[in-house]
Amino acid sequence: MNIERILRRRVKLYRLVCAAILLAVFAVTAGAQDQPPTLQAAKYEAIEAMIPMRDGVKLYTVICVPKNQSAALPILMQRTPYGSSPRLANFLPFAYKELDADGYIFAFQDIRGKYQSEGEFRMNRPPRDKSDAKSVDEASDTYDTIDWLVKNVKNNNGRVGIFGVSYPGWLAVVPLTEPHPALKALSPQALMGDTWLGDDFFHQGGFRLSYGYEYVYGVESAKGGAEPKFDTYDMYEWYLKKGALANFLTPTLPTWKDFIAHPTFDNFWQARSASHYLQAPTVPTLVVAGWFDQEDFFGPMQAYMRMEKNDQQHHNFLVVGPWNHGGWRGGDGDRLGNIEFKNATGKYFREKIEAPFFAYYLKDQGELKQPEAITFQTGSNEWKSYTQWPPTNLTTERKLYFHANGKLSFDAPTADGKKEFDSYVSDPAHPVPYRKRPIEPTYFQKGSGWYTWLTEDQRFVDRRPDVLTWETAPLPEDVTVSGQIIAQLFASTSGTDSDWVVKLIDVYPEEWPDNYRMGGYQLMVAGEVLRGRYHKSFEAPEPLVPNKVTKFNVFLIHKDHCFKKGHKIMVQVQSTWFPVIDRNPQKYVENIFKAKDSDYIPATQRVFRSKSFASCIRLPVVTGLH
Ligand code: PG9
Repeated sequence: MNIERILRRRVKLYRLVCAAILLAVFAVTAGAQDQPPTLQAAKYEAIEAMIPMRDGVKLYTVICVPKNQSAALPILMQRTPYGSSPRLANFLPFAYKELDADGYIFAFQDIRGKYQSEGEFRMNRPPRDKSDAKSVDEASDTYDTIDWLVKNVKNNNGRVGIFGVSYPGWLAVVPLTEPHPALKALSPQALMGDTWLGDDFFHQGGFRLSYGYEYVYGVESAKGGAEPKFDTYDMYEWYLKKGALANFLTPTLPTWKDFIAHPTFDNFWQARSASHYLQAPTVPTLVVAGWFDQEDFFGPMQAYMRMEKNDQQHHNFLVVGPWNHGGWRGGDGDRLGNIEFKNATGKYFREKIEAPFFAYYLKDQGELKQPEAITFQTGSNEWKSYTQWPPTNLTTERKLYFHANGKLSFDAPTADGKKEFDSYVSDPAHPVPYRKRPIEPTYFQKGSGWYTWLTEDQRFVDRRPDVLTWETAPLPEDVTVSGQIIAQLFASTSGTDSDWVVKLIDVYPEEWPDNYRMGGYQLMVAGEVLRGRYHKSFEAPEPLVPNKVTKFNVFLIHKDHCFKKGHKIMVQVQSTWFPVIDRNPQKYVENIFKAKDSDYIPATQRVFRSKSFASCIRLPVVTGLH
């Protein structure tokens, strides 16, 4: 196995065990299966420093300087809540092969309150009050760190770049709010931009139970990370037995307390949303996202679009590939789970996009050929360049309507009777699993389906009595969808609150010569949840009126996918997605974090498909030429 693949798999371990143990395990694993990392260890000298911030707090930083350095080099920095160590220097030639080959000084820093840094950790610390000179945030810590690095690291060229994935990805975008003059390039990758609207902790109001619980426990129950303990292997079973949200944690962990205190999209979450604080990108910024990112896909798309509004200097660029969370960092990226892309997409990104971007802005090397947006279009398996994202200049909105007998078509329904609906009973005691059981703990060290669940074959729930399915006939020609997708449901519930999960699926033909196992495969191209109480406003939830037809817009975010000729397009609708999304009690309670077991009730759901209540999926279909 290639060491980059090992590194990629290991990235998640950072958050669960202390850095020293991790890196020891890491070295043993890597050494056993690939070139012993010690052969390369001599390449960098690792210097440890405690860098003082403006409020006196010192942050632990490891500076890795190439021993054979002949010219002044830029500094590439990563800041992390997951632990830094001098041993990282051993892995640079493997983990960052392309950047290592170009030549950089690397710096890794533990953020405030984590691992070896002083101070107090705050999850996604909101921007400071700049009128208070003593206030601090991640941007001011980055500023102070850069200032120290350019003044103290020998033989640096006075330019700094920052990159990182996920939490470190978010740490790579916040410096835009207070950029140091030496900061010359940024690459925020899978940055969490909005943990309430669409990233880690909530999706359009649905609470990401298993992920939220396990992540918050892992990061906040110990300074150096910790792992929650489970007495069953199947998390579906464990979370179901645990029951109502109120039975979960005695509210000691800061972020869990925040969940309970702020169940809606209030000022607390808005202040932490990238769309709130990101303005014009004054430093060249390469935003990176993965179509199958199981943690932070919304964030990078939102951040890119927010900054694009004010990008007069043409500093803002977007790259999206067929990756899971951070999947571009290691390995070839030619497949994810069962899906093959027939292209080494990760390698292409590292060699042809990321390395040239940093070389251009930090070393004046090469020409910048970066398009405004470049995406790897799934289905057609081709890289596409765009002059804008979403490419509304190339697309026309077409609606795919739900019809009787499970049919889906671009023709609007004509019948307008009261019986034009499909129905199911959603029972919180028997929720629909979000992936095949047994469901391992999110970051289970012996392998977890978490990393690839978005590409899982949806046949495992198709035709369940509480999952509705509509599908087109085999497509007579390719249908390419590029941009924002919205599911527009007209639906009712017998309860007073309800979740609506909508999945847009590419159904492969039965004949699949390359691999018979893929015959009839149901690939979820997009899937999201909307918590019904928020259908009018994410800030001001309200109960649903029982059995009243109501319009729900479920945002399926952005995609670039070609449904090939002969494939079918399918839509599935369900009201539970467990345990990645907590169960909606289906009875309106003020705060679901305080719901009791007796509040969870079954409900009869109806999805309408009449002329007046025409449920559909609004698709941006490509009609123009690239
Ligand atoms: N997705 C993780 C995260 C980022 C930001 C906030 C909370 C969680 C991560 O992988 O870092």
